[in-house]
Amino acid sequence: MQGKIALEEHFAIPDTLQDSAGFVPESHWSELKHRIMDIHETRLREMDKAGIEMMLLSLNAPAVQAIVDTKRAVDVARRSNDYLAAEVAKNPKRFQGLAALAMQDPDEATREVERCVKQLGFRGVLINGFSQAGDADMPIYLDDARYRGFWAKVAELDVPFYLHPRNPLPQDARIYDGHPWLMGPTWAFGQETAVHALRLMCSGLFDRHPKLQIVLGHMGEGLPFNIWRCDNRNKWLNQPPRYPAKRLLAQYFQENFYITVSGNFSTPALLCSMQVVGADRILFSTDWPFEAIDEAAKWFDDCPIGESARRKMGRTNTLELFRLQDVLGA
Ligand code: GRE
Ligand code: ZN
Repeated sequence: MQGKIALEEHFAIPDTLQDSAGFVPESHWSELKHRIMDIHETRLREMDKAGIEMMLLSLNAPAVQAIVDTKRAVDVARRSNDYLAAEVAKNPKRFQGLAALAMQDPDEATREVERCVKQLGFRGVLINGFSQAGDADMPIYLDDARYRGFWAKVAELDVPFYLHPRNPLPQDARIYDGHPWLMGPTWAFGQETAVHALRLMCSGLFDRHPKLQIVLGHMGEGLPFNIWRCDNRNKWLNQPPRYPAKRLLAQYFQENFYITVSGNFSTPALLCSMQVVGADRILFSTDWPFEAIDEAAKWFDDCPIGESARRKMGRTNTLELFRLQDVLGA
């Protein structure tokens, strides 16, 4: 399929580059480094070959979220956003931007998201899970009361918010002790991010902001397969949920979430997701440079779904959700 749009697509700046080391063997680091720093050469060639018209670019992970010194987190986020805006300006029909934000300082994040959307023209936000602010051992999740004003601003700006994975902190990752291969994208990313998304649903965030739209990668981090059980465990007890939110979790999942296929090029997982959230809420993505663009595109272009669903997921859902008509046409 030509004209695809992809939206979990990462770059790095020198301050955040090292965060992506360690996820690939030493032998592949120089290639990964090139792929993540490059925007207009290798990346664009791969996009052309794969029928990807546009990428929405975001900073790598965990980057800003893991900078314990709040002042530095604020500085890195601003510099990353300014850099990204300048790169997007070189080729805006092929690249658009998602904001990085220092959630360590909620007031600053609220100001910066407005600057990114209104002045830099970014289409949304991408945040790498919980943030560490001042205390490296204390993860701060996005359902925290300190983010009430921030979420009101995101809802007012009416832009999507991509909740991207990061690894749990060591004290919260003891279940993986002795099994380091289960950290990162193998399993820990998905577990961490699925629970974070459930926290948002349970907190009542979407009762306060019913139009807010959260994007999850990796085919919804396991939630399409499991959300039914979240709502229906021990149903014979006939007890209402104990969380503050008003509705069933699956209702929020179906009305306040989109999922992308980034890094999860599995046809059974896609077919399950299409039954749970529907083709209108699934978006093509690759997860470059951690996954291969050609593999993602070949799987997506060939997988056994109808052409109308492919068109929606490959292009039009994303075009409408991120309001890209001004650069891509209707
Ligand atoms: C990602 O951004 O999704 C990612 C990383 C590191 C390793 C693998 C991966 O940040 O998919
Ligand atoms: Zn990613």
